[in-house]
Amino acid sequence: MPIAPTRSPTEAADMTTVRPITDVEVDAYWAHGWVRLASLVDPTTCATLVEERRHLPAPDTAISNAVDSAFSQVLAIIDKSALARAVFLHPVMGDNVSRLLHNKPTRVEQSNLTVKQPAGACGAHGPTPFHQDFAYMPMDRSEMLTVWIALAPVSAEMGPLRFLDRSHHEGSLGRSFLRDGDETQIQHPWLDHCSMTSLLAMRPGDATVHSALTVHGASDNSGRMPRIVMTAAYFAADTLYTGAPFARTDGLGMAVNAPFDHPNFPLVPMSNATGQQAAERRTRPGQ
Ligand SMILES: O=C(O)CCC(=O)C(=O)O
Repeated sequence: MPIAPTRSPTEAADMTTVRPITDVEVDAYWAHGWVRLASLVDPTTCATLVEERRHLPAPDTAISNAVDSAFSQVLAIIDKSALARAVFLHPVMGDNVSRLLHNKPTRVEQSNLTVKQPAGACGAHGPTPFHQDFAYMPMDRSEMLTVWIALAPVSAEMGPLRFLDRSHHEGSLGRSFLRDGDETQIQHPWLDHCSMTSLLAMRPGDATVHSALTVHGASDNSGRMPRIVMTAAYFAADTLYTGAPFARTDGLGMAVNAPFDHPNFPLVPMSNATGQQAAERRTRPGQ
């Protein structure tokens, strides 16, 4: 896929700022399974990404599964936008996600630009059913998280993510988001000890991060503007591929019980070059 023509990779890297997360934020993530990161990415980069959408391939608006009903997607956004790549493979982002994944080197599992259209508008989307991300994955461990970045303002009524607080402590709770009424907390009513987080209004560049074991979802968008968001999922680079069927790994020829050593799952640079070299060595068994 071509890189969108508005920025060269060098221009994109030069203009993008990602701030380091704090110790307090790391602790909050581990305690609650999610954390809000105000002003993670600079707002100019976010505004440029919103503008750049016109150069990207149109999202597939056909409704073929429950995800399509909840938001439209431009998948693999880091391969389509130099700016998105600069954000998600920024060395400070690498440091941040590594800190949240036991200080391990990390890889990108997927990146996505999503739009939830307002209820009542043409192509309106519905709620995002509550689910965990891990249950779908062909990974042998759950050291995985998603960074969810507002590119344009997301008010409380526009469907910001909500989390079942501390639900990451409850293990893998199975698949949902597959058929009506299968939301995680409906399948597991005993989760009622996990409170639902309040609605977080977000400015461009604000982000949330949630663990792949944290139950999360969103309402429909009852605002007037589209909810425009960019997300990436990261996982510990020593994770092994299980071979379970999965759209993003099927047919790639990856070896079962080996790391995800494939260009579709790039290693995330870190600002510390020594750490980066060690990271690369550790993900290549036998070296
Ligand atoms: O954006 C949404 O409504 C849901 C996104 C989600 O489930 C995720 O990023 O893991």
